[in-house]
Amino acid sequence: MHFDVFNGDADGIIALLQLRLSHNTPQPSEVTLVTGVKRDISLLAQVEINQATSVVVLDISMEKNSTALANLLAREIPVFYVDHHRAGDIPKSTHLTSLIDTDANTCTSLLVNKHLNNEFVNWAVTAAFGDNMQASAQSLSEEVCLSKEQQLLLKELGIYINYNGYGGSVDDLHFHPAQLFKKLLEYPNPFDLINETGSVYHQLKKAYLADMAKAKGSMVLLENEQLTAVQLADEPWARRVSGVFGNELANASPDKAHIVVTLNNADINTDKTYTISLRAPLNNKQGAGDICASFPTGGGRAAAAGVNALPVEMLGDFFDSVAKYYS
Ligand SMILES: [Mn+2]
Repeated sequence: MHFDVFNGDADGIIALLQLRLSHNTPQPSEVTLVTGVKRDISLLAQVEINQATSVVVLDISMEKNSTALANLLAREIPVFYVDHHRAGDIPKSTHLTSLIDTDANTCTSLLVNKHLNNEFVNWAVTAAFGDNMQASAQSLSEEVCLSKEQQLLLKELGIYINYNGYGGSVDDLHFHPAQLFKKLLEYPNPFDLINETGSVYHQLKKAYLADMAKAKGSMVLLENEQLTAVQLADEPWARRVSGVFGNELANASPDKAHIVVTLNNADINTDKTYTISLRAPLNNKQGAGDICASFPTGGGRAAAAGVNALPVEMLGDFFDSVAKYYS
């Protein structure tokens, strides 16, 4: 049994999409899909090691999955690993093939696109826009002569697919990422999906616009020269929209860091915590991962990172750390 393990965001889904649409890569006959919400990155441990004959891993940190990876390699199970998150020490094994590039301007779907020599470049552009890699998406678009109008359509599609990945659990999502992947597999060309009335593109667009309209009325907690922090309600719509809303804020003021704060649905008996999503200033894509990692349950990439459960009393300290870092 082959396992495809992928992040549930646009980048993860579209990385796999390109590989499975391709006639130039071997296609497994029996596949188990392992995915989840965007934040759920400890996915490799879910592979049933006794059944696995090969594994593809996309868009989840190798460092965060190192134990599961070591177990697979020890069983001599071939693993193909493509990612742009922190890798840690890449194991030296003849059973591992890896394409890892942690450059802040690349993403997993772009790495897969390079591997496939632009075979599904329209999808790769969609993913790069979805992962908020505007500059890379644009330059690749220009390389393959996509018009401004076409770029705008792929950008919207990328944003909608990415939006679908955000939630506290898969119950919050409109489509389970595995289900969305299977739907997209019917469209080698994303423009066919966009042009089809009532397609998943149009369903996601409608849902996205409704959630974003609510987010625009959210509370600003702090705004200064270095950062803008907003709080979203602890409701499914807010958990879905937090990531893409953060991207939109970041694009609107590229010199500032952006923080989206959501109060976690705390049990009466447990201490209250926030989910934090931090984006480094677009014009200075560094530090977010380090800042978040200095707080309990925090981590991520230099450009975008988060804290899963920040004790409420530490919120002021968190804002101070961000302001200090970017001043
Ligand atoms: Mn990614």
